[in-house]
Parts: sequence; structure tokens; C-alpha cells
Amino acid sequence: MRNSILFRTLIALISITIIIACQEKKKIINFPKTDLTSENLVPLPLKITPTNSAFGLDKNTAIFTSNDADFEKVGTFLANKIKTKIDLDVPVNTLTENVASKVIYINKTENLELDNIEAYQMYISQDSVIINAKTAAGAFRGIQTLRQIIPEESNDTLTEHKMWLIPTGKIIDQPNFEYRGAMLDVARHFFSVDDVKKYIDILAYYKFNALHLHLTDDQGWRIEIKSWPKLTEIGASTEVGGGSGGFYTQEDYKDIVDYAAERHMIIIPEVDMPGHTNAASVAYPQLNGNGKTPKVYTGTHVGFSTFDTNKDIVYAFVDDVVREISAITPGPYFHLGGDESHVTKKKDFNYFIERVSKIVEGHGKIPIGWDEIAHADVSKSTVVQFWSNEKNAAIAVEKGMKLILSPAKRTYLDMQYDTLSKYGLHWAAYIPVDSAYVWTPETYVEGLAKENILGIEAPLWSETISNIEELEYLAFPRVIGHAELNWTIKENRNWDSYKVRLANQASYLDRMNVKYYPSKLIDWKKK
Ligand code: TNX
Repeated sequence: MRNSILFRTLIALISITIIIACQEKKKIINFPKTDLTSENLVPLPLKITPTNSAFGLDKNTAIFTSNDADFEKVGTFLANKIKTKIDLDVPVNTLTENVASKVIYINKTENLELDNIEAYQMYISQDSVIINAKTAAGAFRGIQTLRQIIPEESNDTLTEHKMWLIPTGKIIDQPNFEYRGAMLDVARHFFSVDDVKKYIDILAYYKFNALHLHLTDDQGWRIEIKSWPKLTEIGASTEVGGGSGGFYTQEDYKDIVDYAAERHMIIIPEVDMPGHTNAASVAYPQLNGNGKTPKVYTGTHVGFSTFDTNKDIVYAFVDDVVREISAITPGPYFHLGGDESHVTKKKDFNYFIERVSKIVEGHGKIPIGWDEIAHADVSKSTVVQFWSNEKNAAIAVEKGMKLILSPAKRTYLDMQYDTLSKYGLHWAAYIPVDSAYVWTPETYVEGLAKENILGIEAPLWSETISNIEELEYLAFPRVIGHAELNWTIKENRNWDSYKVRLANQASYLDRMNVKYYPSKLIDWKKK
């Protein structure tokens, strides 16, 4: 018995030696010099140490992950993206007949140099890529980095088969801010589930982790609420300019939520109240508080509508809406709006925000509101989204609340690039590509410490855009700059380096069929 175990161990050892020897033989390839630092990485990782050789991704490569369902999903996600990028099949956690000679490991481990929950470390050598992370979210951010350094073109001279050369080295990385968001206004114009998914997929590539959907406004109500069916029967039938609008059924919304979750992103639903509520009041006039008979609105003015903050029916309505949406939203936040309520009396406004924020908390969510809500007496855990009034931001911080930074002058994706821009507004500023990137969120609001900031969110209001091409024209490339402000520490950010790395995004954006604005400030690397 003992002898047979010894014998088998010996055979196993000999086979391993033979396999290693064969691999050694295969490995005598003179890889050209590569440099990990000069690659196309956006956002730039925390620390890169190049070792100037190459990992040859090829048909003998396999992905292995820790035995954990979420890590396995990350492995499969990577394999799918490799397939679409270079048409190479890489098996995940299954050994093929010809034992893999090169391996991409995606490991769950507590043993990391960094302690952020989204941190990862990546070691790229000639025969393996090792991605270590504590969480699947960290591993997911790591594979985005890997995707960015897989070249589109193979090298066909080193071996008889195709090989894609990935530069070797070590990367350690973690995010600068925990909340890395974009917002899409689907109320002024409606965008389909597929449009939203396309946006999510690209945002995930740049390590965003939150998409805020502005679901309701004067011009349309875009989410099915089963207990108040007229919201969508009547309130969803319009949009700016008189188009036919649209809405997400709860199944559609769940589909978006799931698609985001596969990319380790959360959806933040916003129901804007007590202003921006004309569409809801057209559907249910008993909610209205502006003293006029509500009529369908397809213009672009703001600030004329309000709920009646003194009626119990309004709070019963809000409770139903928050309950139904919260039940299908796994993320921790619910955005209650609160902006530009110009026809709500100040005291009524504060009372409304206080009562609604309690309703939100009662349904297990953390309230977020635009910066006007800083004046209300809400709990400290409420998050304030700074967009225009620095005094409001300061008040929020004094009260111990955290901020999401969306200064209109820098982050509003609906601002025009310049006077020639086809779409967009310019009430806050013209925002060329450099201006969206060259600013310091960490010190943007006087007296603000980094600990007070959850992160940056780039909102895209849709008064002037009605389809995905127009959305892409305004969002890209500026939102990629916001991705770097969110992920990369201040000390590592630099316009001259960024603009070269951004220029290198052209092939990804083209492959994704993104109609980005080809700003002349960037020397786009077109093929
Ligand atoms: C201000 S920002 C608004 C939106 C408009 C946007 C247009 C904010 C909280 N409110 O209602 O769509 O400007 O840029």
C-alpha cells in the first residue's frame, strides 16, 4: 500500500518535471521589449512596476479562479471579453486536452498590500498573470486593467500560432474614491434598456461603480409603479419636444440592475420631488400643489411644479413609490431629488424632505438629495449631491453629511464643449475635454476634506439629446476623464499623460461603436 503511494507520487513528480521541461522549451522565445507603463491604461493604476518582457496570450492559455461563484463569474466575464476583442477562446476552470501552458489566475485572498475592498494586485510574468483580490469587485476592477493591455493585434512571427503580447510587470491598485458615478436623465428623453446597458458596459470598463438614473421629471415618469398605474399609463407618454416617451417596466428595471451587478455596479434610482413633478401630477392631479390644473409639459423650463407638501395622500403616494422601487434595488441608496423646487415654500420644502427622507430610511435605503436639501433637518447618513451652491455643500459638511461632487462647471456632461457643439446647453460653462479633467475634486469646495467626499458623479441631462449617438457625443470622451479623477490619486493625475492615454482609447471606442466627440485637443490614435 505504502509502496504504491510512493510509486504514484514518483510518477506524478516525473510527469510534472516533463511538463515543466516541455514548457521551458516552449518558453525560449525572444520576446520583444515591452513597457507596461506606456500602455493604454485609463484610469491610471496606483503603482506600476514594469519588468519589460511579455506574457504571450495564445490558444494554450486558460483562466483559473478561486472556488467561489463570484470569482468564477469574473473569470467568465474576462473570457467573454477576450473572445469579443481578439476572437480567442480561453477556457475557465476546465482543463483542455492539451494542458494549459499559460495561466491567468484570479485569486481570492486576504493577503494584499492594500486594504480597500476594491483593491487588486496583478503580477504578469512570461507564463502567468496572477490577479489577487479580497473581493470579486476588486478582481473585476483588475480584469478591466488586463483587458486594456491586451493588444488588438497579434504577433504572428514568434510562434507558428497567433500570440498577443501583454507586457510583464506588477500593478498594485485601489480607488481614490469609493463612489464613482455617472447619471443619466431618462425623463426629459427616454432611453431604451439596451441604450442604458451599452452605457453601463463602457462605464464599467473605466471602473465606474454607480449609475444614477433620473427616472422622473416634469416631462415624463419612466418607471412602472404597480400601485399607481397611471404614472406610466399617462405620465410616461410624453417627452421634451413632444415625442412618445416610454418607461421601464419593473422587469426592465431589474434587467438593468442585474446587468449592472454583473459589472459590480449599483443603480441609484431617483424620483425627483417635490419639484420636477408635473408628469406625476398630470397622472394624479390630487398630488399637485402649484394651484394650477396640471397639463402635459414638453418644454425645458424648470421650477414650476410641486407636490402639495401638506396632504397625507402625497406621503402615502411617496411611500408606495419608494417601497416598490426599493424592493427591486439592491444598492444602498435612493435619490429623492429635491432640486429647483422654486414654487414650494421654504418651510414646506424642508418639512417634505425631512418626512420623505424618513420614508426612504424606513424602506432600508440611504437618502441622497441635490444640494438644496442641506437645509433640511435630515439624518447625518443622508448624502448631499453638490451641483451648484457651495454654501449648501458647506452646510452639509458642517452637519456631518457626506457629499457626492457634481459641480456643473466641470462634471455636467450636458454642457457644450464649445460654441460649435451640436448638442447641449451652456448655462454653467462650456466644458472642453481638458476642463472636464484638469481640476481637483479633493480641494474643489473650500473647507472640504477628502473624507467628506464619497466621490464624483457626472450627470447627463437629456433636454437636448434623444438617442444613443447624441448621448455618446456628450458623454465621450469627457466621462473617461471623470473616471480617472475618481479612481486615480491626485499625485498620479497629469493632463499630458492622460491625453496620450485617452488618444489610445479610440480603438476601444470604435470597436464599441461609440460616436464620441473627436475633440481637437486629442491626437486620436486612429487605426
Ligand atoms: C439643472 S442640476 C437641473 C436639471 C437640468 C439641468 C440642465 C439639477 C439638480 N437640476 O433639472 O436638467 O440643470 O443642465
